[in-house]
Amino acid sequence: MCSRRTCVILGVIGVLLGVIITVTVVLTLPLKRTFIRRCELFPGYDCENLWSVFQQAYVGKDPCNVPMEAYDPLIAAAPFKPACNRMMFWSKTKDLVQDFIKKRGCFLTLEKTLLGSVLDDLSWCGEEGSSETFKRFCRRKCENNPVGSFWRRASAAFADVACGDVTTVLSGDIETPFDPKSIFGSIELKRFKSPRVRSLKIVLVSRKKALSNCMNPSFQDLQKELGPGITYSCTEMTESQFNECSSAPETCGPCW
Ligand code: CXR
Repeated sequence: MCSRRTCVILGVIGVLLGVIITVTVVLTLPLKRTFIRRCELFPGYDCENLWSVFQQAYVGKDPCNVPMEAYDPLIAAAPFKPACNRMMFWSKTKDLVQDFIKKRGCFLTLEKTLLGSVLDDLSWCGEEGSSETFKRFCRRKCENNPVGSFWRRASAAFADVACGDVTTVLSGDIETPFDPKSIFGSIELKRFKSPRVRSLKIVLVSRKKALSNCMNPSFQDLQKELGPGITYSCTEMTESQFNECSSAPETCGPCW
C-alpha cells in the first residue's frame, strides 16, 4: 500500500482528475450532443468526424482570433450542393423566412443544409491553453469570433454554389433594406457569378407599415455589387401575402 503522505497526494490527484473530466464532459457534451443529433438527420455523413473537424477550427484558440478560413476543412468535409432556382437568402428576416421554409419545403436556405442546421442558433468558443468547447459567455464583440466567422465562411461557400434564379428575402420594415455591411450584402451577393446565376429575385416583405419599397436607393448599391451579367427584380409583399405564398404546394412555382 502507500504511505499516508503518498496516499493523500494520490487521493488529491484522483479527485482533481475527476473534477477536470467532469467539467470537460459537462461543458462539451451538450453542444456535441446537439451537433451529432442534428447531423444524424442527414444520412451518409460521419458525424463524429465532422464534430472533430469542427472543433479544430476554434478549440485552444483565442476567441477573438478565429478567422473564417479556420472553417475551410469543415466546409471541405461537408460541401454544399447546388440547388438551381431554389436557393433562398435573407437579411434581417430570419424568423419570417424560417416559418416560410417550414411550409414551402422546395426552397433551400443555408440553415436547412447539414452545416447550417447543426449550428443554427448555437453559440460556441474555445480558450487559449484549453481543449474544451464553451457554449456560454462567448464574446461576440470582436470580428473574428468563432460564431461570426463560421457564418461568414459558410455563407460564402453556400453562395458559391448558387445557380439559376436566386431569391433573397429582405425587410421592408427598415429604411435601408439592402445593407452592404450585412453578410448577405458583403459576402453572399458578391459571390453570385454570371452566367451561373441568372437573376436575383428580391422579395421585400413588410410586417407593419412599410418603411421602404422597391424604389429604395439602396437597391442601386445592390445592382453595383451584383456585377454586369445578373439582373434583379423586386416584389413588394405584406407579411400575409408572403405567408399565403408559403402555403402553396411543394413546388417552387412562381410566387414572385
Ligand atoms: O445579412 P445577414 O443577416 O448578416 O446574414 C444573412 C445571410 C443569409 O442569407 C444566410 O444564408 O447569411 C447567412 N446567415 C445565416 N444563415 C445565419 N444564421 C444565423 C448569416 N448569419 C446567420 N446567423 C446569425 O445571424 C449570424 O450571427 C449573423 C446574424 C445575421 O444577421 P442579419 O439578419 O443582418 O451575424
